[in-house]
Amino acid sequence: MIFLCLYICGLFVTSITGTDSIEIVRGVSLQEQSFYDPAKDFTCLDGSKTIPFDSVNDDYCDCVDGSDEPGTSACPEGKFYCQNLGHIAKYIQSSRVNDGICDCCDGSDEYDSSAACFNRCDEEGREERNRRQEELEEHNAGYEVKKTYIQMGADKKIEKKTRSDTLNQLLEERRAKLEELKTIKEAAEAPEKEAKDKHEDEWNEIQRVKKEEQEAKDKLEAFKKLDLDSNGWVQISELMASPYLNSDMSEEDAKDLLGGEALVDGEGFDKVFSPAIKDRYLPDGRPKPTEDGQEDAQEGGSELPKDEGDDGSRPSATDESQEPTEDKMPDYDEATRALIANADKARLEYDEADKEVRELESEQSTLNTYLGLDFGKEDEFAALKGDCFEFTDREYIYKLCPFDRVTQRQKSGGSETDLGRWGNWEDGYNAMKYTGGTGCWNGPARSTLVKLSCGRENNLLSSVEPSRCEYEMEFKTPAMCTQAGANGYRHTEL
Ligand SMILES: [Ca+2]
Ligand SMILES: [Ca+2]
Ligand SMILES: [Ca+2]
Repeated sequence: MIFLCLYICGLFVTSITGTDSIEIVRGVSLQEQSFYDPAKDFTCLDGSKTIPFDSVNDDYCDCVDGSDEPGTSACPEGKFYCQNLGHIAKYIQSSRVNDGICDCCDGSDEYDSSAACFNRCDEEGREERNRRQEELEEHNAGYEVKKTYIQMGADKKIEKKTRSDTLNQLLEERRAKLEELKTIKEAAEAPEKEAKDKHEDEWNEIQRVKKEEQEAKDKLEAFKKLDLDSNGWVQISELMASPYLNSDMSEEDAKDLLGGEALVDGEGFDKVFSPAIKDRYLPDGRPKPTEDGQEDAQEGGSELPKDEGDDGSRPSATDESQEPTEDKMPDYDEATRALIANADKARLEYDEADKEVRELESEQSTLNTYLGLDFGKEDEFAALKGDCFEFTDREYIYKLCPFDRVTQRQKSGGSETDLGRWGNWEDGYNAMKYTGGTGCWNGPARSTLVKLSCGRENNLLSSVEPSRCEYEMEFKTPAMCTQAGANGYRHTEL
């Protein structure tokens, strides 16, 4: 009984077109019906063999390509055509014929099963048409915006190009002027330097002489102090008993300090007042022993006691005798000051001109970067430059600044993570690649692929991380809307 139905029900189906109803082979599109002529034998569509027509849709697979069983599930390679009037016709795998699941919206795939398939084609078709209508409207609206983008892109390009030409000319002038100012500055600085150097050399000479005099004075004073009996000689026993040396010394040490002599006069002292004596010499004398007979902690040190009363036996050298006060260099004379003022003025003028050149160069560099960017076939993406668009998910706020960078920051705050800098177009002008973002720990630098589609306004729709540190975003923009795309919908059969 089932077999009978399969054979009879499976082979043909009644199709109503307009007012006529015709018998057509089940599972075959109207275009291909001509291959299935009941009056002739059937040749498999791949031409592999010819079989009697009653082998078509007899639920037995004869053709390798499954073309003899378009209306049953007998052939694994078979495909069933859903006519889906009112919606979009489509093919399904023949294994889905009578499998109890409604696959075609007209229910035609379940002609001999217990599945109760209602014809949903009108409803689904309407929904689809509405969806497409909305999409069409969005494309049209987007395309209107895109036209303004194209105009904007063209205007900007002209504006930037004009400014660039002006800048080049301006820079040429300013650089020439800067060269002049540099020459003037150098001409003013040479005599200034000469005068300043002269002044400083003179001052250094004064300082040097003063220092020499001070050293001679110190030496003489030291001689006098070490010459305890003031007989004009410093001798070993005086060194051994001297309160002006930082510790007692042996006879041998004393002799060494006197350069092997037993005694020296002022002239000899000049020769032996070496670092060896200087290091041990205390112009203020040794600190007084404390009450318990111990010398205080200053013993052997080079620091001087500060609050010891002067008992008369100790020299009362002032600080000035040890450290000559560092006098300040006197002001430059009037002529030098005039040279400095002149050089200052030349420097200022040069620096200002230099600053201006740098600013112009910086502007030129920005302009060149802009002019070097590819804003699409019609410069339609230029309007996006300078803007940023955000998308927020549960945890992060993503920001796309076209032709600049992509970033991510936590909703709770914190700093931005760089997800990549503008790199290049991909897939024609269908995606933007941003590369070289913040490096991942033990991984690559972050990068982002922004997939573009048409929308009536700019909208960052989503952000995912399909593989580690590689982000993917969807961005809708009028710049992607095309008139051709809009027309495409009108031509689609529904
Ligand atoms: Ca067959
Ligand atoms: Ca089915
Ligand atoms: Ca003496």
